[in-house]
Amino acid sequence: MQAKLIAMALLIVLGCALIPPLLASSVSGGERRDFEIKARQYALDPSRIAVNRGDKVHIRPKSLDVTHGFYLEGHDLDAMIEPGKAGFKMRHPSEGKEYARVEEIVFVAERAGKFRYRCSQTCGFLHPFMQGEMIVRPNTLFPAAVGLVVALREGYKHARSLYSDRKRAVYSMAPTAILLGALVTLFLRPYTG
Ligand SMILES: [Cu+2]
Repeated sequence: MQAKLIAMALLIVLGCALIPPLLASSVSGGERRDFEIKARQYALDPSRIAVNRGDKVHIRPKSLDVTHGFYLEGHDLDAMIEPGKAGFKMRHPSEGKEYARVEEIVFVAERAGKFRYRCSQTCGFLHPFMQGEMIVRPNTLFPAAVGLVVALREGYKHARSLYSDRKRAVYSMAPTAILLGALVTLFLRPYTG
């Protein structure tokens, strides 16, 4: 009986243990974020960048060998990066085919989610593999984490009022904690992988 109780309590604690990572990834956004993305045959390095929604993103793509491209899904951005030249050429595909020479790509990460980026200039055999992704974390995670703590606390208080003994209160909390933990894990999956 004692062992079961400990196991149940552990499950609840595990549910709560998900809260710190939630808090960690919920920085409120609005910061300047700088990235230098190096393109070479056949990779974009880094192949994964992460920002918070509301951040001002500055990207400077650079080619280490031949001419590459940098196309960012969902942002109407396409760059042509030539090796050995200052800056690079950029265009907004929806506005036309003309490129303008710029020093960096600047935009505000307005939508949360996962956006792929890839090379958009055929640069050789393995060109299609030159891909990466930008993660924009939602900054609604902080209220969600606070809500989770309050829900667990209120749930426990409620359970305590239903059952006279602590054991049964803990038992009745377990499914809630497991469910909450599972939901949070599911919700965070695109942002933590
Ligand atoms: Cu390429």
